[in-house]
Amino acid sequence: MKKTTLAITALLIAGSLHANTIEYTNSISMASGVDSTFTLNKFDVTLGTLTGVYIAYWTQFEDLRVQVDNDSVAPQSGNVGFNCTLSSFSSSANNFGTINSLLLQVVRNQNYSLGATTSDAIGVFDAQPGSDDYRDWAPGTLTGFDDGDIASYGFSEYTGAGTYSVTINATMLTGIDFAGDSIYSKLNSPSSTWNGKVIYTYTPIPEPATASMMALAGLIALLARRHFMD
Ligand SMILES: [Ca+2]
Repeated sequence: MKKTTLAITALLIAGSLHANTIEYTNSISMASGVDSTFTLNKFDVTLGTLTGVYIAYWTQFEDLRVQVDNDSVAPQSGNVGFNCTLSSFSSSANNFGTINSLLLQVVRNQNYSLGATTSDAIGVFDAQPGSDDYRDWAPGTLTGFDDGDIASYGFSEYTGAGTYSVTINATMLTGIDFAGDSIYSKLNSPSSTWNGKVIYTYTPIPEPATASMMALAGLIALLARRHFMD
């Protein structure tokens, strides 16, 4: 009887020690050349003992599109592109070099060789399939991303009430660069967001119900022992 009770008690303790995770995410729209800041929750120590901090930050660009049409009788080549360059990156919680801010930048260029203009009028897009003088660049979602784990000596930066803030300042430019003239173009700058995620791994403090069960198990053990003694 006693052995069985001890086994149950051990099982309850083991059950209360499994790692839990809690995740927070946030996002804010970015404008070129100004500070963009989001906040993420710190770890609430009343939940348990913190054993891991994973952070991920990323810039994201959607709906970027550049159309170019050669209206010259001479073929010409050039580039279309998008460039997000960081002016600054900072966090009120030290990441101890876990985040390489250069990886949050996005530089994407596409070279096009446009044929001589076809029968299309000047100032319109010759969007016929296979038209040699027109290109439509829509690279889809672009992301500058870095992530990593915070070493345990840095946990205090991510612990406590409230939030910590992460700020980026980036210059964003959508552009074209063709050597010749008579390029008709339309540039759709992307919608830009600054995003973050933090995942805390922790060992929870046993819940009152679990603690009661453990106390009950101990009481049963005690009663069983007294029963044998009687
Ligand atoms: Ca044309």
